Amino acid sequence: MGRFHRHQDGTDQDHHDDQHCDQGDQDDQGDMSGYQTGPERVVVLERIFGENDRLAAANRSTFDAASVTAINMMSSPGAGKTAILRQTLASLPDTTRVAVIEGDIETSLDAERLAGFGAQIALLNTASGFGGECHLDAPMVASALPRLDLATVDLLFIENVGNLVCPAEFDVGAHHRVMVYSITEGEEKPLKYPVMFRSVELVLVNKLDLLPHLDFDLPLFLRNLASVNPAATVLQVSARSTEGLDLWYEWLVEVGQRNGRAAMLR
Ligand SMILES: Nc1nc2c(ncn2[C@@H]2O[C@H](COP(=O)(O)OP(=O)(O)O)[C@@H](O)[C@H]2O)c(=O)[nH]1
Ligand SMILES: [Mg+2]
Repeated sequence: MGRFHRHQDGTDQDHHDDQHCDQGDQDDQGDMSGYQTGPERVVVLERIFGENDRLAAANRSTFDAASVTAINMMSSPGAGKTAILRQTLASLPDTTRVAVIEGDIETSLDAERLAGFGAQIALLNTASGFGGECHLDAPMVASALPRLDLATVDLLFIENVGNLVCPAEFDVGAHHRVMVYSITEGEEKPLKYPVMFRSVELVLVNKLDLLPHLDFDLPLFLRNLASVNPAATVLQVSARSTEGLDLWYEWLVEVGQRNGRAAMLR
């Protein structure tokens, strides 16, 4: 489904080329003037998104039936999703039973970084049977679920493929959407990629330990973020120094409890 996109106005369009999901330059969306959006194509795309949404709802029902809180973690490549998850797995109390669906185009490198902390890990390589997609979608996540024993899981993290565009457009069935943003990415990205920044309820502003070494204007970034998503909760953290991560763990406990998992507090 990587070539199809749901646009902000609610319409569906297919890719004009592969650049759309290419992290090399997402800024240039190309010339859309020659775009063909005939009625049949729109019907096909609606069917594709309808199928994704149907399966996302089924995934969510599966999570609800097992009292699992599912969190979709998104970011650019290298913002620190895996580093934050590694700290999280090491720091959450043993009473919180965790699983991770590790989405990557290729390799098991990130899944290996998360091994050894007692969490169930299901690797999902989009290059294996999913066309090397630039995001996870609901059918992919559904395909990973039989590899997890959800009856013994409280919290499921879904580490999405690193990309600031496509993952925001696909509901995978998670209850919460979280974004990791690295301060090395600049202040203006909320303005350039508003769909992603608007799609999340929490932004972890990561790599704060690097602030003294960068000319990153944190107040400007926060203003840009607030201008596209004033409702987002923002936590300033560092996976390296662990600064700020306690607030992230508190947030996790809170959403877990909201979903009926009192045991997570202990
Ligand atoms: N200095 C610093 N480096 C970090 C931090 N978080 C992640 N990194 C590094 O950034 C790189 C990418 O992190 P990774 O977790 O793989 O990002 P992902 O692609 O979003 O999963 C790795 O070299 C991490 O060690 C941080 O808080 N501070
Ligand atoms: Mg990763």
